[in-house]
Amino acid sequence: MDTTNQHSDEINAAIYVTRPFLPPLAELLPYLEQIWSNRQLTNGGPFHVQFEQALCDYLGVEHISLFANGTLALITALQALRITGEVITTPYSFVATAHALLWNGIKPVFVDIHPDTLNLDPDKIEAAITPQTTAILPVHVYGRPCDTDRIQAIADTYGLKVIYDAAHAFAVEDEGGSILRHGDLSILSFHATKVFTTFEGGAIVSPDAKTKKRIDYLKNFGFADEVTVVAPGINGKMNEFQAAVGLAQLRHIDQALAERAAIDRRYREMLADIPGIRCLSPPPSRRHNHAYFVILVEPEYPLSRDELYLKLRENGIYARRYFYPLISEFPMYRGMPSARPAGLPIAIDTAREVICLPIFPGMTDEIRLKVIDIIRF
Ligand code: T4K
Repeated sequence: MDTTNQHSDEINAAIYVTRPFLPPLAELLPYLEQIWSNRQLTNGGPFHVQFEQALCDYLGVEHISLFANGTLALITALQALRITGEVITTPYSFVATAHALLWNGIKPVFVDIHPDTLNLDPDKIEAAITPQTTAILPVHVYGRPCDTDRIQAIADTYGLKVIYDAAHAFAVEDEGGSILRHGDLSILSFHATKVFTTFEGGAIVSPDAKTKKRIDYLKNFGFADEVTVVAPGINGKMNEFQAAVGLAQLRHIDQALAERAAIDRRYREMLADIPGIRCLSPPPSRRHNHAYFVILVEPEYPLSRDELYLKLRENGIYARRYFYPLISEFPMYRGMPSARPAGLPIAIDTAREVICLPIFPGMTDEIRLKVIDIIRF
């Protein structure tokens, strides 16, 4: 085989910020044969049951409810805890975080982020609490852990619930174990762009069996049994195909995370001496998932962030500006008092500087070197 041509084809193809990591097709086929033979396609079939248990074992948590996607998991988590009124959250996230509040008739209250973690700044949360506040909805953005101790202390003082949007935080651990054990609930996303994918998919991690049971009712229209509906639930169920992909994928996730870690390390080495390009410092987590590789384009870099973003595109590198614009800048949010730019200076500056570079298992050295060459000039 002519490997020179293979490499030059690869290097000239469009490179996206991520490339879904999939199990070998041959490993999926036995699952599909079983689905085709037993005709149980959804509604808590055998793979759904197995996948919930396998995920609990892998992530080191006790109770997981699978969902069709992360957004439905978030919406349902808020409903399960009967959250109302106002909820404090971050503007520096994917829009689904705040949309889940609006879907529940809850008012988002945006609080600025901390410049080191890019997560909700605990120092700024208390000032945003009002008599209507019922919960805090922080995001472990890019899989970087929030200051969970400080957030819990504030929640305990004011009697608030905490729901973590852990869409990016699959397999992340701190000194005490899974990051997903914090707060009242955590939600995950298994979307195609995530480190672990079931094409579309998501989950809620619950602290106890009673809460899981309520969530399982809510994701199935509120059915408790064939003739009893206990709440206006939604159809949030994960189907058997998704669960099968998840089961097959789980066998390879450690290797995928190791590949991400290696790419992260090499990016850092090669970007270290470029003036005006700042990599986020590695998070303090015991285990990180390297879900995103984030650079901040600072004023001393010769190009603006958008000029660099376009230069990358012109060269076939489709990096992304996650999370620009801020959620608080979208039309349905920007009129809210907490969306005023004066209250969100760190989030605004970060959203103006951020670029997420390609990172995915199987990404070759050639691709990484091409990205670095474009950034270096
Ligand atoms: N909370 C947070 C903090 C989140 O980040 C998200 C989702 C959620 C909640 C909600 O979870 P889900 O309901 O999605 O499970 C993507 C995803 O759609 C979204 O899941 C994700 N966050 C968000 C950060 O990114 P886009 O609009 O950037 O995706 P898209 O289609 O532009 O894909 C990015 C690149 O990935 C493409 O340029 C090519 C590559 N790609 C993408 C897909 C979909 C593939 O190679 N194959 C694919 O199938 O939103």
